[in-house]
Amino acid sequence: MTSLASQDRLPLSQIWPESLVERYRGAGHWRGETFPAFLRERARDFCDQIAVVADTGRYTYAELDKEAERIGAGLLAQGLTPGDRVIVQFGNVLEFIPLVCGLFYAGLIPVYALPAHRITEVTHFARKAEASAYIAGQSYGGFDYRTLARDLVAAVPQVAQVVIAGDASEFTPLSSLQGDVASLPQDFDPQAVAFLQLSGGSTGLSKLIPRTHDDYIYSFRASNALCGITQDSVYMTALPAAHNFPMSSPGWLGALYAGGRVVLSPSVEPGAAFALIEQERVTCVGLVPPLALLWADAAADTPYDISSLRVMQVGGAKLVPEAAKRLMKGLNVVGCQLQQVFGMAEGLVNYTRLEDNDELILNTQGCPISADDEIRIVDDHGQLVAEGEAGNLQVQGPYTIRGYHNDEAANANSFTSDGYYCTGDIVKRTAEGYLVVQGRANDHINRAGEKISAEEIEDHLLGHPSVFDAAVVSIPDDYLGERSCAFIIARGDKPRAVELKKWMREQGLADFKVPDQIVFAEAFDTTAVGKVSRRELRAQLRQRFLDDAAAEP
Ligand code: OOB
Repeated sequence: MTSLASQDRLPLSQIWPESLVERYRGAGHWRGETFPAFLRERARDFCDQIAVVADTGRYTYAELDKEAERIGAGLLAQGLTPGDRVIVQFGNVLEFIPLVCGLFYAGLIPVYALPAHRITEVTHFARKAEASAYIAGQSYGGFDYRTLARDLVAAVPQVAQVVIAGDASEFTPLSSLQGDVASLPQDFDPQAVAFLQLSGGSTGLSKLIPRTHDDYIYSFRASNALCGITQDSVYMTALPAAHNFPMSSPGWLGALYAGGRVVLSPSVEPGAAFALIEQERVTCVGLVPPLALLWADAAADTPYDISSLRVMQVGGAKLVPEAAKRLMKGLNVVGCQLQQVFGMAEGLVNYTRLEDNDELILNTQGCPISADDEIRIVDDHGQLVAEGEAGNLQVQGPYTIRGYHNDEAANANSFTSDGYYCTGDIVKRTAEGYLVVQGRANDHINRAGEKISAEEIEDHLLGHPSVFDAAVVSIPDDYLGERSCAFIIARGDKPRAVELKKWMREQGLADFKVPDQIVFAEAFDTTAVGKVSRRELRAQLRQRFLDDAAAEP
């Protein structure tokens, strides 16, 4: 039996103060549950029931447990040690869930990359996490992850193990892993870090978010109750399964916790997803606003029977009231309810409740999961705003982190001295205690739920020899909610916009970060002192763009 390494403990400064720990335990939020323990318990209680379905097959709870044991023990046999960080990068495929469970069983710490991430992002995660291994599917969405793996091990030698599902080429095939099940650790600390999730990346590259067993399990156990997830539920993961929303709000982990069924949809296209909904009698799905609207429109005359769908959750980006109305109308026809979800990988999740009146469901982004989520809405000087006024949302609570992994600079900016997380969201609170998202305090683009840091993209653009200066802003978009626009001052001859975009992709950057639009400018305005705040500059450029667009005939 292996004992657990100490790397998976939170640093002292990021542990909840003892008074809060007592409160969260006393309230029954933190029950000392751990991932391996609950998964093994479900394997016993629901052994022959289907746990996971994907296009290539399905697992019962007992099979999932066996497969997780094989993978966990196999990874330890490869030389990994409990506490090691392992980057996982998968689409919505069958292998993903037993792999994650296997990492939990082995006390290894998954770091969840999204399928859209490329070498630039994955290298950053590997360095920040000091990862020892990279595990991915051979290919997904037309991209070959073995190429990425080769570049990664060259860039970050600490990544000593690469395991690939499918044709592994020179790497270790996931299917070949074998080890002694007795080598799996037996003791897990519920307050230890279970995995590292990624931040939306509001400034610079994504930060790593340490989530503990106790805090995360509480978040989806409580979510289950608010989203009606039980043993009879069938939860569809249509958004990338590694994202916090479809993972835990209540997500596939919530469904497994309840003994329900998880259906992984490799496609967000309504036709393909509706076929799966009919086949598996899916009851709940979480989507971002543009997809939700697309699905609701398609639902009107689909040949598939999607009447099993009880709840469509919408979150990740703002669902404006007009769109919410259209959506609710479309969903009512098929007997499905709308639930708004406003959450963040750092913790806090708000839901409209299933029993709420239409007024609240249409016009708000819900209220927090927990009575112990402490919300503050403050002005730019940190003073509480008057009730009903808009301000910066700060939070502390039983499932909100108190620091990022290995990132002093980000921690200094994102957490108050008394441990509240500064979300960067501007919100109002209604008399009922529900939140209405008004916008963001910092410059990032929320492109249909995918978060893009203006600063990160500007940094990349400045690496191009023909770019003298760059400012990236969000532009309202009917379909995406927001799209990205890069204003560029060329150095010498203007590069062609398509070439610049192609160059960015070749740098190994996630596709969604490549600007949707590029506008060349002769100069950027400077203030009298000659020093421009990037925020002001972005605001100015954005306003001018919108004014010009409005003036067009
Ligand atoms: C979810 O998580 P992240 O970490 O990708 O992004 C968090 C940010 C929030 O701070 C907010 O700016 C934005 O995404 N956001 C919303 C929203 N839901 C998220 N903005 C307006 N309205 C909403 N409903 O996106 C996430 C995590 C768990 C559950 C749901 C979403």
